Amino acid sequence: MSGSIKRGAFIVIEGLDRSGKSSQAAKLLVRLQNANIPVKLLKFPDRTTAIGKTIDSYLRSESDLDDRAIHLLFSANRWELASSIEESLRSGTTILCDRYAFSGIAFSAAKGLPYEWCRSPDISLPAPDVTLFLDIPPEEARERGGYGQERYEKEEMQKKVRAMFQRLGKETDGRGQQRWVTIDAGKSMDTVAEDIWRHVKLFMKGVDGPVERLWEADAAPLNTPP
Ligand code: DGP
Repeated sequence: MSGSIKRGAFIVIEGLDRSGKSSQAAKLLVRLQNANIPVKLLKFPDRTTAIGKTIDSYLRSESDLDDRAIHLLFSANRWELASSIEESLRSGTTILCDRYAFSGIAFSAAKGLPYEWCRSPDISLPAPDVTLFLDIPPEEARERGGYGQERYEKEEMQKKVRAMFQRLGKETDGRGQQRWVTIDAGKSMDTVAEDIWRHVKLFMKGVDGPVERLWEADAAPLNTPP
């Protein structure tokens, strides 16, 4: 496709709580801006929308909700932004996203909800070109100043979440042009930033082809001919 107009890259950073995700997303944002790449940083859950405010209150344990209901709200919070993500990518803006659908599945499945059920509402969301999974053993994450007060910030829960992320990585890497990269987040902040950059710089010239959709091939309508 040489000579064709390229779209922006969709880059997602995932990881356990206290894996350094948000700091690395901020560093990467500056690096991309310094390289004159048009880029937008998003963060899920986006606690500023009406749905996001309900999620925020739930995470702070100020309100309680059925596990399935909160799962669907997390997903709806991503769908709220799906078309604007796609438009930005098409217009050549790179999207850098701190957490995405993988967190949605990992956290809810770790609570005990069926994995496939958890994945369903996120099927067909815009698919990241690359997901950088910042991997750290939960014991090490805990030693980084301890977990906070929010609902999921407990070591046992984080262990289950990590196993779910590992499964998601295996199922995602190599689908279409989607890549899943595991980064050792136990190293120094600068080393992790360099590891991340090695993978991100491959996308600096933009991406060919349309924005893909998450797990869409697994959800073909029943009346679609084989
Ligand atoms: P953060 O704002 O990145 O610290 O995330 C808040 C917490 O919410 C964190 O423990 C991870 C969890 N979380 C993020 N996205 C989802 C999601 O889609 N579903 C569920 N169940 N939990 C999520």
